[in-house]
Formats: sequence, structure tokens, C-alpha cells
Amino acid sequence: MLNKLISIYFLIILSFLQTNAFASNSEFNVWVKNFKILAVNSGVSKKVVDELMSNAIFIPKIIEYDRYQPEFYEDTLTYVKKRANKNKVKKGLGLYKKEKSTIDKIEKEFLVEKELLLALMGIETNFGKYLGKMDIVSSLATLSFDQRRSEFFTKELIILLKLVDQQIVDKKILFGSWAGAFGNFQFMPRTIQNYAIDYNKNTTIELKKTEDSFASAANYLNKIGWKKNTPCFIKIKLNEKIPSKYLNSSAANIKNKKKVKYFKKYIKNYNNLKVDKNLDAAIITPDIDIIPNANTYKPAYLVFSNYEKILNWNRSLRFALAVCTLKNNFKNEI
Ligand SMILES: [Ca+2]
Repeated sequence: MLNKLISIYFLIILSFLQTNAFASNSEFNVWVKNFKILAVNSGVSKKVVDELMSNAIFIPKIIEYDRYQPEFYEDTLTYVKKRANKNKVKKGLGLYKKEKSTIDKIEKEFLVEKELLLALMGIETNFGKYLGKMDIVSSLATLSFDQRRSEFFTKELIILLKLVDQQIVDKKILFGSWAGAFGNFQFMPRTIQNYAIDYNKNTTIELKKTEDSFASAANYLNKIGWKKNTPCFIKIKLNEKIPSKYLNSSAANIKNKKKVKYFKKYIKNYNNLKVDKNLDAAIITPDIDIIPNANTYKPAYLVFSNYEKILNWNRSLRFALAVCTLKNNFKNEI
């Protein structure tokens, strides 16, 4: 009897799941139909719209990834240590040795340190090892169909179709992350449109190859205002009498920037800081908002304009710290 009840129970659950999946699939198909009209009206050729969208599928897993909130966050020091470790440096040096002439040329041309380019590639994809295997047309379609950030992803998908239509990117290689990022440096379609370049001039932009991907990343950093040979961040020891308004813990907007010398009375190791004291800086304390019972005053960092450029790339205080730390680790080796 109990077994029978259990199997009936599972049958009910199963039919509910199937109905649900069916409902969202048919809704998705309606969405695709409407999206195709929108894409054609936005200037993408009907041929490309039909070709790419006829293979687009709804991927429920992507919605799960999008909603996933880890219950436990690593503290900043652990996060940075893991991503800027010796293995990363070793692997990056291997790539640099192989591609030295191309990377050196790009560094000179775009005025962006090779160490920074290597650090970004190392952290984004472990030097091309984790490029993602999702069909990004389906990734972007799923996230556009979903309500949470529909407008943003719809725009990204239309840009991607335009890039294919204009034969700037090759539709055969559009595999990337679940969120639609692509290539060695995980560019979203809008970033490709605005900053990617066909550096080796073979008519397509190949963001999984060294020449085009390094030049595109360097061009992006140069255009958003990265300043070569100026600092990104420096670790500090805070005096506890610092007013809390100076402690930034959100990457959305870095506030209360002052010259380094203004913060003198709040920094215990001020006299040992090897940095121009007239530079504009802000203070960040990245653990406060994400680690339960974190110390209010440490770890703390002075961050400069270059640091904010990395936030443009990816709006995370810890991501930018990891990138600049790995960059410094390369600096000691190259
Ligand atoms: Ca190319």
C-alpha cells in the first residue's frame, strides 16, 4: 500500500514537472517568434535571424545558475590567494614565452602592461582552459526570455546576431559561458561590438586566438582609460578612528575619493606606503558586506583610478583585487 502511494505521489510530481516544462517551452517558442520580429526590425537580416534562432533552446539550468546565491563566501584574502597563485603565474609565463612577440607588440601599441593582459586571461578562463561550452545564442535567449534581466540580455542577443550578420564573428564558434560571455577574456556581445578588433586582419574577430583576443582586451582597457605604469591598489592598515563614510564595501560606486595624503591620519602604515601621495584614491574594505561578523577595518586597501577600470570590466571589488595581485605577481617574474 505504501509503495503504491509513493509511486502515485511520484507520478503526480512527474506529470506536474512535465506540464511545467511543456508550458515554459511553448511560452519560450512564442517568445522566440516575437523576438525574431524584433531582431529583423532592429536591422538583422531575416536569413541570420532564422538560421540562429531556429536552433535556440530554453535551458532551465541557466536560470538555476542565474539564481544561485552561495551560502558561504570566501573572505577576500582567500579569494585573491586562490586566483593569483603560483600555478597561475607559471601557466601564464608558459603562454607568454610561446607568444612573446605578439604580446610584446600589443603591449607597446595599446599602452597596456602585458602582465595585466595575462592576469585578466588567467582569471577569466585560466588561459583559455575554461572558455565555456554553452551555445551562447541559447544562453542569451534563455536569459532574455526570463524576466529578471530580460531587457539587458535581449539587447546583447540582438548585438550578437548583428555581429554574425556582418560576418564579424563566426557563428560556428559561438560557445561560451552560461551568461553569454565569449572567448579568452569572456567578452559579452556589446564589448565585442565596442572594443574587439580583428588584429591579424583576416576579416573575422577570433576571440579564442591569441592575436585578436589580446589586442581586443588591450584595446578595451586602453579605451576605458587604463593608465600604464600607474598603481591599481595598495594594502593599508587602518586606524579605527576613520569615519565609516570613507569605507567602500560596494563595487557599484566608489565614493569619497581624496588625495592619498588626506587619509594620512587614518592609515597606520602611511609613511611606508610606496606611492605618490598626491594621487586620488579611495578606501575599500571588501569583506564587510559579504562575510558575517567581518572585521570592519581589515583587510583594507587604497584603490586608484586603474582599479576602477577593472571594475568596469567586472563589477566586483575582489575580482579587481585578484586581477591586480596576479598582475603584480607576473611583474616579479617577467
Ligand atoms: Ca582575425
